[in-house]
Amino acid sequence: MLLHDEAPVRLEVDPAFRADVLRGLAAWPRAIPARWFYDKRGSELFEDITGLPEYYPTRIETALLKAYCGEVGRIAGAGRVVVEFGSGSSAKTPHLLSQVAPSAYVPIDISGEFLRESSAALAAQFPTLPVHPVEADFMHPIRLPDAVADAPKLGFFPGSTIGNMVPRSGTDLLRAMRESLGQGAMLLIGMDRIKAEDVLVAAYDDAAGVTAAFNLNLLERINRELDGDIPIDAFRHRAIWNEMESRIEMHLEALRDVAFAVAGERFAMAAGETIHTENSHKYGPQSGRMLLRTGGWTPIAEWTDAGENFAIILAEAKPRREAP
Ligand code: AVI
Repeated sequence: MLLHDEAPVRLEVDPAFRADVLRGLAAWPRAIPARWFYDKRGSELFEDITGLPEYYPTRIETALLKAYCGEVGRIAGAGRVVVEFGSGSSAKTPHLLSQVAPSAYVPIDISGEFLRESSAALAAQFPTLPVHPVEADFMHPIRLPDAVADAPKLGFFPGSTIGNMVPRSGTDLLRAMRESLGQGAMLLIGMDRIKAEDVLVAAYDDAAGVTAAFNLNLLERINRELDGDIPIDAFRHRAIWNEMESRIEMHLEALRDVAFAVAGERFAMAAGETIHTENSHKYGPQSGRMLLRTGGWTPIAEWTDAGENFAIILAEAKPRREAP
């Protein structure tokens, strides 16, 4: 007989993960939302991706923040509450906080663990700055802490994460941010630019195979958490530039006919079939600004690197009514 504390340890299954995977594997074309990449291993692999020579976005955006946050501070004015959406490791945040004389910092993240760690690190670096972490899904409007209710806000959404949404969802998110941040708000957002296909594909299919491991880890997570028996070696990582949609797509392609089970349900895939796992949209100067306008924001300044590979854009909440 097993004593109570000898019972086998079972991972708690996230019902939303189970539902998305079962629905996504049964759909045509097969697709699983990219948010499920980020278990502990996936988050570590993503951190590794940000340091890869081929993955230019993090390096260039960090350089832009270092160079231009002083100007952001001059335009936005002192005393704003900096609200960071999906703060994650908050590695880029110090460049902004040190230049804009904020009255408080509100990091928002769905992962409480990440939030506690990064808030503690920032509080140590900026000991006089009030930090009010909020554990929430920023895809919906959020009620900010009462302590910051009256001050004007500066939203911060770096990393080109907006690119992981199809434009319709990106617009919904921008509108939700506008509602969360209130009257007189500003937003500093990072957007990856359209560029040569070979550069884009290399950034998402690096020579060391880190992005491949990141993509394949989704199958390992499914096996671990949803009692799956997917043969990982029967799949390969693909990064494809979709010109019409202006996005890099990541897929997992079956190398041979495969059959497997997940959470008690059976699936079969023919050689060459794929599971679509991520979109990373790229924007030109016009389309990026148009996205912001559609989401209720007016772009007022934009900075890019010399090669125009990546842009950070400062926008202000558009008045609700405008002349036609
Ligand atoms: C988080 N996001 C902005 C990354 C991107 O570039 O779309 C995720 C990523 N996927 C593969 N490499 C990086």
